[in-house]
Amino acid sequence: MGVFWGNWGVVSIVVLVANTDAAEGSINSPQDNLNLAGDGQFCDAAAQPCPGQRLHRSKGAGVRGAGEGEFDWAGQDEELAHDHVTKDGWDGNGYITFCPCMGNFGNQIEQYLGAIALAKVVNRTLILPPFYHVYHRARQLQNVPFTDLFQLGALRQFHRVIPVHDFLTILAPEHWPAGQRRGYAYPFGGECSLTQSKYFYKDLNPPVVFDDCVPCKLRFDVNFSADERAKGAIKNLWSNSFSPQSHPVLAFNGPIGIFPMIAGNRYLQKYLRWADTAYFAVAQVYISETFGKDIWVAIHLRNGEDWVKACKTDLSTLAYMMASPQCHEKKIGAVTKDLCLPSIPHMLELTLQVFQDVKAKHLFIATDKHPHLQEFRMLLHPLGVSVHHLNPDIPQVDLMILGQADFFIGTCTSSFTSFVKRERDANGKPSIFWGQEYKGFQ
Ligand SMILES: Nc1nc2c(ncn2[C@@H]2O[C@H](COP(=O)(O)OP(=O)(O)O)[C@@H](O)[C@H]2O)c(=O)[nH]1
Ligand SMILES: [Mg+2]
Repeated sequence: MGVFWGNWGVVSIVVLVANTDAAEGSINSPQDNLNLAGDGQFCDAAAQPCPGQRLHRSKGAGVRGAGEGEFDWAGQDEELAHDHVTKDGWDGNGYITFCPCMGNFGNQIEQYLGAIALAKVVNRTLILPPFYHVYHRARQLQNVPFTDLFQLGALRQFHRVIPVHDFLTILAPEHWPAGQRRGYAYPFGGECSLTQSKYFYKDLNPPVVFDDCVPCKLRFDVNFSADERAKGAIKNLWSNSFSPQSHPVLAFNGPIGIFPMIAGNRYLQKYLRWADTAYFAVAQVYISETFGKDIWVAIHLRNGEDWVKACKTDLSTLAYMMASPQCHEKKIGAVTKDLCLPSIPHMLELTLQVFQDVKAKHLFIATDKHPHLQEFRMLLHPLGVSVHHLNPDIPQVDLMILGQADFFIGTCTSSFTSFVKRERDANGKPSIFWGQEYKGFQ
């Protein structure tokens, strides 16, 4: 498998160890004390050296609240079936890639979805870059391979893609050799420099050295759900300016999808399915041990210092703020204080309304900072509702859990929430937002 983790070496991770009193403790599961080997494969500590195995479970095992087959394990098989790139397997329609090097995971995913839409429209294979960085409890992981988080097979149901590692090791030496590698500069025009992505490409293995730099003045963003004429016009513009023969690999030094993302591309989230890794197993074990077969509500609270500061902006004149088009598209005055950073009284009031309505037994709280456990427990214990907070090692475990709740309340301005909202929409699960009038879950 084409997976690598930059300079990771072998790192031992203990999953689900809380760093605050508030979080629930570690759970006893076979996934405890997993090792993450240098090649990015997860393996049992007892089985060193890492044999490169993936975790295998029966279809839907441990998934509570999900319809049978909602998580399409069959995608894993397809991934293996497709994962045989030979050096003769060069795509004559050309390749496109980018650096998702703006913002954290939620932002990077939106850039990714825009890039997937563009690659499809211009009919080039998308070389999947690693995530620029992903936070881990103790450190920042650099260059996390796409396949360490998502299934290749699921995305290949939509379009041709190849992990950058496979591209560089199998195809590039012959078809895109050093000496013929051009980088394409972003932002449009201006200085022709690849400095922003210098470190990104340098960390790749083997490193990419650009011989040349081409400024690109074409529009990047594309609305995949637009009509065929609009898509045809973009395709012509691109292929006339950059033919696959003279520009076989368009490697951009920045994102090629805008943030916040175009509404018409949101549904592409359904092609991003979590890979069957140890992190996913942690989320599944937590869900089945904590909620069993009960109904549960999940909430996302974005309230770290950066957020508090951002939400102090004068919101009244804005048509949107950060990811907020996800709950109101663009409309001046739509972003209120409670939509951005909900007050505690507002959160308690909306949560109570929801619990009185849906008769759930548990509340799960995910947050970058303050879970407000005491307040929620005082509110919900009299109703016989238990309140849970995990504080996992990597934020993606929270995303995996939030996506599977029966009901979800998110932060409209947050792209961390918007990942969850899109995934839930794709799976037919209901979501609402803080700061909006409660009209029930449709
Ligand atoms: N574990 C965890 N981390 C979070 C949560 N919310 C935000 N974060 C962290 O804060 C970052 C926020 O950046 P981003 O993903 O771009 O979302 P946004 O800033 O909310 O639009 C995430 O990537 C996480 O690292 C949460 O509920 N749980
Ligand atoms: Mg952010």
